[in-house]
This record gives sequence, C-alpha cells and structure tokens, in this order.
Amino acid sequence: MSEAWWKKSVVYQIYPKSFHDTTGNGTGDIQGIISKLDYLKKLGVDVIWLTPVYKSPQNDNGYDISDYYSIEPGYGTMEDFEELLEETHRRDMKLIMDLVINHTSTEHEWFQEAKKSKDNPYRDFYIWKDPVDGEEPNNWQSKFGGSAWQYDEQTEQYFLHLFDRTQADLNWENEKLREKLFDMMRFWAEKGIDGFRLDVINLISKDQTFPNDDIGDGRRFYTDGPRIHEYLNEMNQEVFSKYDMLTVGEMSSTSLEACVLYTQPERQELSMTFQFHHLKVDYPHGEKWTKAPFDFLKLKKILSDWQVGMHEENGWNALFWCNHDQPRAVSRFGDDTKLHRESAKMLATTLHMMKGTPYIYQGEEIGMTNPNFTSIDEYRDVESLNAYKSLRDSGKSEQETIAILQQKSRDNGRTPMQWSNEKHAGFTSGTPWINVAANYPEINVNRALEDKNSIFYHHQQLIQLRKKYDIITYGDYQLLFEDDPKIFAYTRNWNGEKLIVISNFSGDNATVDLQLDKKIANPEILLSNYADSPQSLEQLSLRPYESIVYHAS
Ligand code: TEU
Repeated sequence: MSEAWWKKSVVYQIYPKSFHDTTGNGTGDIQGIISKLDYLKKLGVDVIWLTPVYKSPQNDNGYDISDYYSIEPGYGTMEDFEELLEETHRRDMKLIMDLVINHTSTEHEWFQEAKKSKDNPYRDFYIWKDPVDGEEPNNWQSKFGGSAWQYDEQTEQYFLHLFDRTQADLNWENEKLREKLFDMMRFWAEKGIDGFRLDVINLISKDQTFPNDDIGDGRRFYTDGPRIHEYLNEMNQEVFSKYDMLTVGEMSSTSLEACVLYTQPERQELSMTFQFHHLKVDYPHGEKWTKAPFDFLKLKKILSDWQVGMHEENGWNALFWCNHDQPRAVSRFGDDTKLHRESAKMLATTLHMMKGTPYIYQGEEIGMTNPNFTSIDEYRDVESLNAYKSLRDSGKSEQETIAILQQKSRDNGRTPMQWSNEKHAGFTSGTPWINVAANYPEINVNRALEDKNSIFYHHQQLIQLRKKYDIITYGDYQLLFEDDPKIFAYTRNWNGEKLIVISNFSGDNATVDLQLDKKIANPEILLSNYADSPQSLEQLSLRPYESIVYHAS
C-alpha cells in the first residue's frame, strides 16, 4: 500500500443537493456532478467527498439514512453512482463517501422492526429507556434543540436521538449491529471507493449509565465516549486496513488529546479529524444563536494549538473553513463586499499553507458568500427552523431573529452552486429547492474561469504549491505575533527550508517587522494576493487583507 497519499491531497466537498441539477427538478443530482468533473480536475483537487447520497427521507438532507445500500432516487441510480466513481478515477481523482453511523433514519427497516415490540430482534439496535417518573430518562438535549428523547406510545419507552427526532441513535454496544455496519462499509469499499468521511463518529459510544447532566446538555457523557477508541480500532481492522483509504472523522466538541489518539498511525484508527473549535469563535459563551463578531486572537490560538499539538504527537489535521453546516468563510472572517477577492484569497492562503489536508467546500473556490435571506420562508434547514421558533418564543423580534439566521444558519452554506450568470446561476432549469444568492451575476464559475486573477486560480495555485513544496506537507509550525490584533503570521520549517506565511485579517493597513528575531536572507515570494507585494521582511507594511507566502532556504 502506498504511504499515506492523503497527506499530500486536497479534498473538494460536494453537497449534491446544491451542486448541479440536470433533470430540472430543482435539486442537484449525480449526473450533475459527472458533468462538472473536468472543472474539478482543472482546479486540481485530488479527492472528492460526497455528502450522503443514500436513500433517505431527507429530513436532514441525507444525514438521515433509510437504506445504506441504495441511492436516493432524487440523485440518480446505483449505475449513476458507479459511473461517477469510474469517471472520477479515470481523471486520476479519488472519491470518498459520507457515512452516517451514529444514527439512522427512523424509516430505516431496522428501526421499523425495532419499534414493533420490546422483544423484536432489532430492538437492541437502538437505545431505548423506560420513562423516569413519567418523563424523559435524563435531561440530555438534542443538538437541534429540545430533549434528545422521543417517546414511543406503542412500547411505552423512549428512544435516544442526539439530532432530529427522525434520526435515532444506534446502539454500538451491540456487536451484531457493529457487524452489520462493517459489512455495509465493506460493500462500498468493494465497489472501489477511496475512503469515508464519518459523520459525528466521536459520539457513537455513550456512557451506559445515561446519567443526568447537572451542568450541561449531556454531551460530556457521549463525546469521545468510553469505548470510542476500541470501536474505531475495530472498524479499522475490519474495514479500513483491508483497503487503502482516507478516513476522516467528524469530531463534535472534541479535544486535541482525543484527536491525537484518533489519528496517530500506530493506533490504527483514522487518517485525520475535523474539529470545530476554530468555528466557534463567534459563539460568545458557547451560544451559537446570537449575532456576534469573531474573536481573532482566539481564532489564531485555537488553530495554532492544533497545528503544534498534532505535529508534535504525529497526528493529522483536516483543514477547513467551510462545509455544509457552516456560514461562508468570506462573509464570516473576511469582507464579502468591497474586498471580497482579497479577503477570500487571504483566507485560502492562511489555511492551505498549514500542516494537514485542506478541504475546499463547493463554491468556496469562487468566494461564494452568505445569501442574506430576508424572510423565514427562504430557510430550509431543520436546525434553523427550530432555532427560529425558539428565538421568537423567547421574545426576540422578527428582525433580530432573521439577523441572527443571516449570520449563523447552516443554509448559508447550502445555496446552489453559482455556475454562470444565467437564471438560477445555471444550477437548474427548474425552481431551485433553496434560493440562489443574489450576487450570482458577479460571483460565478464562468466569470472566475475567464479572469486569471480570480479566487479560483488562487486556489489552483495553492494546490500546485502543495504538490511542489514538501515543506507544506511535512514542516513544523510556529505562530508569530500571537497578540497582534490584525496579523496572522506563522513559519514552517523543514530540512533547512522555511516558509513564512503572513496575512492581514483586517480591512486596514498593518505593519510588522519580520526581521525582529533573526535575519532571513533573500526570501522569494511564492504567492500573494496583491500584484506588487514587498520583497523585504523589514518593516513590512501590508494592505487590507494582503497575504503573502515567502520561501527561504
Ligand atoms: O454535523 C454534526 C454537528 O454536530 C454539527 O456540525 C451540526 O451541524 C451543528 O452541531 C449544528 O449546530 C453532522 C452533519 O455534518 C450535519 O449536516 C448533520 O445534520 C449532523 O451531523 C447529523 O447527522
């Protein structure tokens, strides 16, 4: 097996529902993805991550799977999927599937069986508890709001759902269930896919005493839970180790210590992990549903702690600003109006020059922005609709509530891909399932491809640099100017080479002196987002969102 090819890869995430529609029904499909593979090849990405395309009632856009072995008809057929896999491989790219095995849809046949009676053979595939004093078994909260328990009238027990009430948590303590899941994973591996993105995989092992949480919402009793490393190691032995795979775990509310353990190669668990702490720097006191600026010093500290911590312990980070659960990075950390191009490029550079495997979320490569929907009727996401209701119930005005959703809703990242300036941005000939952002005449793929200074070509260059300079993959990481309120700067060192990455995260000028510590002789500029960036590191003056990569050896 080849040595960790995924360390040198860049991954592109596709949210099929919003990527490209070829049937005119308003939702994207697999043929739509196939028709854009040449575009992805041109960008230069190595791997495609497909968010769930399995059969699903779509209450959570496919994260509620009702059949792991078939393709959601709205997206196409198994033949379409096989064609996609083949066409991806033909272009020397790889494909990883999203796998949701913390829970299934309540429409899954296992659940349909399980709810029939307490002695049904599938009952124990899920987590059922008796009421306590006529109420929920404990106070654990669903991540989408409300109790994590749903009462079943017929069998007079509650079942656990950490997400929507139609997403029932699986009982990983049950060995038979684990075997079934590993069988299913081998089915996809045998088809020739190149890996898995494992949805909220660090939540699968729950504290079996299911205690009440006096100080929180219950997450400390199932996050990185008691048997998690054992389960992942078993999954690795049963599935991953038999193939040459990229496996990335989505880790909810995890810790650096846990992610080191998940990714150290000798432990044989996963290739890499997503952590989310850097995307909570605009959640004051941990509260997501409030409008707030982001804390820049905290952002630098979190990303840097993970860079250093994973490097020192030989773990591996997945690097990302965006995904289908997050607002658009350029709207969140940059400037999505006047300095759109500069700030989008700056964000990309800052992330892609770090140690780890970078992920680009569809549309990020052209600087897609939040859509700023003005009415609740434009929102689709179950989490946003729940939040809207509870914010309004708590007394917030309509206007305040919409302002919060405009900043925080997951729908910000789910608007249709902007391909052209045609109607609906060339996404569909029908009516899109969610509105297209109004700025598509300016921000679209066609325009980006025609402009050699576009955000698209900047991403292309970043990917090419990764291929050319091993230091990007292997170098260490050191943060500079930790307390500077505008500058994010770091160095990477490897084999006598040095990279210096310096980014102005503000819309003002900013000055730093990189020669303060030691002289760096004749650095060359590998990449910048301004045409004429300064060569000298002494008294470096950066323009708004200017971002430069220097290389010295
Ligand atoms: O998300 C897990 C998760 O915990 C979040 O990122 C979630 O969106 C956030 O907590 C809400 O505030 C994964 C998927 O990426 C997401 O789309 C699914 O809805 C979720 O799991 C359930 O499967």
